[in-house]
Amino acid sequence: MRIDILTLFPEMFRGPFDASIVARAREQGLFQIELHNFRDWTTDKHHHVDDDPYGGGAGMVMKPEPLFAAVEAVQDQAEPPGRVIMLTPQGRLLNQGIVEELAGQPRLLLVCGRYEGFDERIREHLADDEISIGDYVLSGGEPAAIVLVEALVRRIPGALGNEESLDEESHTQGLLEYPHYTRPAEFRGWSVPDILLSGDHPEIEKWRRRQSLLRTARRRPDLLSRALQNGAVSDEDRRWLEEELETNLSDLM
Ligand code: 6GU
Repeated sequence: MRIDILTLFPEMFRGPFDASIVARAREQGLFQIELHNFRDWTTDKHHHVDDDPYGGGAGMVMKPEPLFAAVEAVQDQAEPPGRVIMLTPQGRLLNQGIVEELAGQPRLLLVCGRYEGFDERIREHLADDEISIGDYVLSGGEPAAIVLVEALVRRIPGALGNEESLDEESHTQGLLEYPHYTRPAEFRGWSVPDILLSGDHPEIEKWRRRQSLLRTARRRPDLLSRALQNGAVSDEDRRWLEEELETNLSDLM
């Protein structure tokens, strides 16, 4: 996979992309990231990328010309052309389903905005998609692009080195993950649940599954509701959970 990132602050990416899993995946040639400063595509003397809003008001708006020129030039650097994704607070809310969808693409172009916003013609005629990472405001799309790349790299075969941990992760199966413990078995008087020390693997699996359901029910009833409707929760699991929570879950379905 190739990811081109268009930004006014390429230096914001150097730390995150030069460390840990992303760095290793790049070194192994599992995927390629190219950073581009779209100020390089301005043609005026002062290299302006933004201007006052028509109709007045506070804040500056990203001009269309440098972004169109940059996207067109970067698309021509490789085949096939990439899906153009703007990172803005108005986009589709990122979730694991969207990550899976994008991970299947051979190439992506991420466009990071700054200032008050993009000229609407960029949104209408240049972007294929628009993504947000949550309902809060950042000063620019760069941290969101880093989040998206982190999530995508985890889905590239070979990038993690330990592939089975992928399928048990929170959100991969629509549920939160079960609690984890490691040595020591007792720490400051707090013990690890006995079942995990029992060596009874079928019972451990059952305990983990149930902890995962319970945790999802308590913390993220929205996710549990979806899992119940998907058929991702067996009747037996559901009965157990209803007893544990002393509620009827049919109102979540
Ligand atoms: Cl992608 N950009 C900005 N500026 N703010 C955000 C965001 C993106 N996602 C959530 N807030």
